Amino acid sequence: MDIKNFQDFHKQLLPQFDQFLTDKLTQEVKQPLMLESMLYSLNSGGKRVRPMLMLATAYSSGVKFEDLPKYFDVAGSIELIHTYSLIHDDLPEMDNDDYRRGKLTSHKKFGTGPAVLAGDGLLTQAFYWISKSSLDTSKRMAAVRILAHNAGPMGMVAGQMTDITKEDKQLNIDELTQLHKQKTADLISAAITIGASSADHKLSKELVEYAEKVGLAFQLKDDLDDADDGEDVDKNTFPNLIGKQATEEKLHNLVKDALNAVLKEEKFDKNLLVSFLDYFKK
Ligand code: GRG
Repeated sequence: MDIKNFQDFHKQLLPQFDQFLTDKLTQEVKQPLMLESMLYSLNSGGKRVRPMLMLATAYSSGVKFEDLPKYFDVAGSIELIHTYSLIHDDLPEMDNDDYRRGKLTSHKKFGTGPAVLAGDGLLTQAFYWISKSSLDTSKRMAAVRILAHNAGPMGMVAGQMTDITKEDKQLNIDELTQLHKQKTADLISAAITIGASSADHKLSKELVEYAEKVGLAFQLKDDLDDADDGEDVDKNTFPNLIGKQATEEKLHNLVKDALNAVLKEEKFDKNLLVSFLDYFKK
């Protein structure tokens, strides 16, 4: 299989991966509203960045393209967690959003109770998928540990707690960096580190650095895009704190650091993770 770059990898793998997500949930979840609400958000047009980064890292670590479906449960579990986090983030008691990806949010479509439960279902099912995956026990345990660490109260959930409780306080640069690291970067970096550990690639400090910088860059790009659209004017974001130009420079430096880090990675096909950085170009 000839893979040109990350974009090509994503394009070639996505239809099969999307089908896998729907088929697997449909086989497993028998309560009709549970299944409908979970599938509604899972299939509402997300870019699948996190599972594709996980699979791209496994591929770059030496897994053959045709063997990647063996890793779909673990990659899928990361997308389930991402989807749950967005459903809960949109709830009236959190960000109170009516639309996501141009469609009604889960609570607007199904009601708040079912939306909370759709999120609960996705979060729990994620760990069921990892536990049942065909990877060997040590790799499954590593995936559970990294994901629980980065997505739970030591990572993403903690970041969300800071976010919703510090809304009225202006955070300084260190506090904002910590918030973004936990809320957004930790799940993205988990995708990359789980990809490496699932493929038996020794986790180097360079790959961890790449993962952390990319995770933070992801949030800055999202904030800059929102600022361009005139959104989030009174929120704790880098464009609001240091201005758009300084945020663009910060983003540029994060991407440069990520590139330098991954270029030092040994026994690793660097092409996909280098080309992923195009995502941050304007
Ligand atoms: C509710 C526990 C809990 C956590 C929520 C992720 C999150 C924490 C909140 C979302 C807030 C937000 C929009 C952050 C910006 C970065 C980000 C996560 C953007 C959305 O990710 P994409 O661009 O989304 O990968 P798609 O729609 O492509 O799946």
